[in-house]
Amino acid sequence: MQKGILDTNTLRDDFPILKRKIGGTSEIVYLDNAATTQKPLAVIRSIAEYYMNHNSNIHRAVYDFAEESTRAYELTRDKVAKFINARFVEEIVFTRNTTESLNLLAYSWGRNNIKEGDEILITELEHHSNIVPWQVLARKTGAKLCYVGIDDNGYLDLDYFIQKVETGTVKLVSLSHMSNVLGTIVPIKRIIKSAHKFGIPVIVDGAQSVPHMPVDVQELDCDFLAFSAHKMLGPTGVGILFGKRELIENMDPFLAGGDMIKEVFKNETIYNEVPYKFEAGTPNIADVVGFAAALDYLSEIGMDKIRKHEIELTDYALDCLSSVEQLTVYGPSKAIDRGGVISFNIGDIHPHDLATILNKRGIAIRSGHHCAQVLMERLKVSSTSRASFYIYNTMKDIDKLMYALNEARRIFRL
Ligand code: C6P
Repeated sequence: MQKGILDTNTLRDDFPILKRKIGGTSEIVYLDNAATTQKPLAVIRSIAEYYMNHNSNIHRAVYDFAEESTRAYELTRDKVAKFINARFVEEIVFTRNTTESLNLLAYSWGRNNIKEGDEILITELEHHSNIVPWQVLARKTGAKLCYVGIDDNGYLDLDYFIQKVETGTVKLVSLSHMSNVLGTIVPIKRIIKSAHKFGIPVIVDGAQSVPHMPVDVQELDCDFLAFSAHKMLGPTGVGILFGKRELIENMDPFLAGGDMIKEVFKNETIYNEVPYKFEAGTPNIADVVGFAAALDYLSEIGMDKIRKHEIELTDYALDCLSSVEQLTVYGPSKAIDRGGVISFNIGDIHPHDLATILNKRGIAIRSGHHCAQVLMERLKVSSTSRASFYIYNTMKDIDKLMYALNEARRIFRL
């Protein structure tokens, strides 16, 4: 393995799954990191350790186990707050995933702040999780959902965005920081600044950005940020919602029941403080505890280094792919403008056929519409193949992908 920005050689030993062999091939090449990342031993062990020694419910009992569990759960909240530089730890709410965080906002913020005739502004780059909740809200309230378009290279139409926020009818902007299909990194800070000039709050879908680059909520001044632990070495079933304290304090609860209350009377309830007001019922304690190990792992490496590593890999992959005949890469041509996500099509090979051929050679990519059918329509395709990178990927992985792509071309006689 080449010596790069990260010591991938050593780092890969922390991920037992990367040693798996599929179909008699050498070790698997995992290139589906935008869907979910693999988990290091530190995370796996932390979850096992929790169940072996501390398992109990939290925020309730006074026995030692219960206090240890509560402390461990709340320690993760502290670490998340530090990771994204939130001002207050109360601004961090645990959900199940990015999708739930965005639904929580559409319900708890949207239903009290959006009314008939208002416009909700999103973009053509969005994942379904940042489209469908707004469609539901628009239908419920009589508001209108509007889209900022993209150009043929996958960049947002910022002139349209500016025109739109100036009209006075836009009451919310919600957009992805980085596209899960094109990799486009949007100029989020500029967008937030422009929206705030007109008093419009901005929700950032950070599902693809927070795992791959430094994200500082105070520097960005975003009002809300949603992301998922499972896309950044953490377990599945843990989502994060950051919301500025003054905003979430004034929001209604999303789910109602145990733990989100202070006092319950026959006909009314006094809700708990934030963030507990939004964490009804027994949460996913073990996985939240395990997520702390993922945050430690990433912090130890450094998010700046992770971003540099991915730029290096993306640059190399874009260069290699440009030499393959009949191959179309979607999105920005410069690695610096995108994350480590590359969607492509080769001739008329169906992405599912390509992914099947690659699987036989131990290479895992994603094929399909990537939960972004509005974007597929804009690109005039029904699906693409997608390779996405993370800290343990190497240039050798990309060489293996290239070799397999050329084999697929031969099989399809292209
Ligand atoms: N994208 C992909 O393969 P959840 O599933 O709730 O953790 O994340 C939803 C989500 C929201 N926004 C963006 C930009 C995303 O990329 C995703 C998840 C995965 O691209 C699964 S479809």
